[in-house]
Amino acid sequence: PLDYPERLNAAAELLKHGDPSDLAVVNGHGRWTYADLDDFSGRIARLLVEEKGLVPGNRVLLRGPNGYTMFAAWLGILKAGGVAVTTMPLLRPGEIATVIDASEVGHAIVDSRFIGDFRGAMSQTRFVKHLTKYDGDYGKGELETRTAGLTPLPPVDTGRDDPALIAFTSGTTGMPKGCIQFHRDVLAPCDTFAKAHFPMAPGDIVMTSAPIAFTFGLGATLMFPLAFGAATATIEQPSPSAMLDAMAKFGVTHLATAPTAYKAMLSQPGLVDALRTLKACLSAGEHLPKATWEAWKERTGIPIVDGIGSTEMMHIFISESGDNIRPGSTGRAVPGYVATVLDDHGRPLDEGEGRLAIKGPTGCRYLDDPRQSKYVEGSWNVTGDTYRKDADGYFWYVARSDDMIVSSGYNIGAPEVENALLAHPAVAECAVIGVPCPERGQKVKAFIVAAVGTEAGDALISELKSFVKSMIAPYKYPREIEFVEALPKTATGKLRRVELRNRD
Ligand code: 3SK
Repeated sequence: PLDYPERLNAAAELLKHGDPSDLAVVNGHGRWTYADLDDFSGRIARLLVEEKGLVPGNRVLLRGPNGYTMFAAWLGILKAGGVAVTTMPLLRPGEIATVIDASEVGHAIVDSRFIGDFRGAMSQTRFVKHLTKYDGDYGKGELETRTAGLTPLPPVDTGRDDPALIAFTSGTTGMPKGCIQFHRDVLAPCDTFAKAHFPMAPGDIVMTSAPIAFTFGLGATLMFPLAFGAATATIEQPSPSAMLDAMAKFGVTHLATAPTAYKAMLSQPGLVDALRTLKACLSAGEHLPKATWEAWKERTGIPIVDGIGSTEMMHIFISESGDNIRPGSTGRAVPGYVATVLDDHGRPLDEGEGRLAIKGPTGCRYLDDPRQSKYVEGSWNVTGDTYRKDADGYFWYVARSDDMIVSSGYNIGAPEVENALLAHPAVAECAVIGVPCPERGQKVKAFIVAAVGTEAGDALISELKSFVKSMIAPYKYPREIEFVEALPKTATGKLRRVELRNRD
């Protein structure tokens, strides 16, 4: 068990691991050490407490792309005893207002490039009283000038069970839910998942495509590097080619991104240069297809560490690394967590298919939301995914529980059909849903983004149908195929199947 002291400030704890002169953050605008990050975050904490009147427990909205100032502000909020409410960069004013109202945000720290949307939100909510702007990492904004002469505030004496942040789910199926995470929840993923499967050391440099508003990104780009005394390289526009360029430029050793980004990077010329320093890769956010895992391993020699986590659980709870990886499987319960599958009566199964259920040092605490009782069943956190557990304790993804297709009495997991399609070189991306069918109840339909240079027509449709029949049980093949320019996704890159269903 994780035995954290009763009095604990996660920001102060994270900043302990690097030598003051060691690199902490690097990007196209500069390089900053642990001493810089500690000092700037302490000055931000002083500003919040002494000039803005923040008291412990006050919620502070943070809005901007990943970067040094953003990270210093996040650490400063925690040092001040505040609760960080970080928003996805792509949110629109109405969505930001919903987050502000739900979390009762009183203070905001906003990148001036994002001020338009924020002001739009302010006109729809009465909560925010104090706003401080900053200019990314490229200029001297209000945050820097107003903190310039201040002495850093020593971290406030928070408790391990005091709220440190509120993270919002991406809303794949409904309205986003705010999840409260305590100071101890910030440290737990570092001491469980990262220690076991994605460790790093001083001198290592991590990069991710995920913003820190997504707890996958928060862990990979801020919590983990600091917890191991390593550094983080940040990027504002994380396209696959921009990530590869930045990886080569900054000597990135650890990469954390989504399955689609790994697939896209395979066809980029920049991969060769990026590989010079790369030694570890992590994928989460979506199921990692076996074909992508194998292609990446063959091309780079690096076995991708797959994992499933959730905003509710803070970070990853099932994963595997090194020789224990079984391609196609998400892995086994992370040390410190217990994972099982539940049958329809809520009974844990030793083996077989059921609803994924987890318990461990982190857990779901929704902000005043009746959906809490759906996620937490007894002592289990039920994630909404259907998995198969095998005799060796490995978990194999079947589908989101609401993404099962029932066709002529057969249960078909949409991801299995997607994996088969993705193994065909003409398929860049795809999404499979069940659509109503008078004969079968439902039939399998695939939406496909064709690879660049392929002709998306009837010949390809027939070829893909035959291809799937040759890969998996023939009754699972997509009876209908539609080519699309792009797939609908949430801001965290998760597929919005619900939008495809509504469209159809
Ligand atoms: O989607 C995931 O697998 C995930 C992983 C880590 C943290 C948060 C999430 C939602």
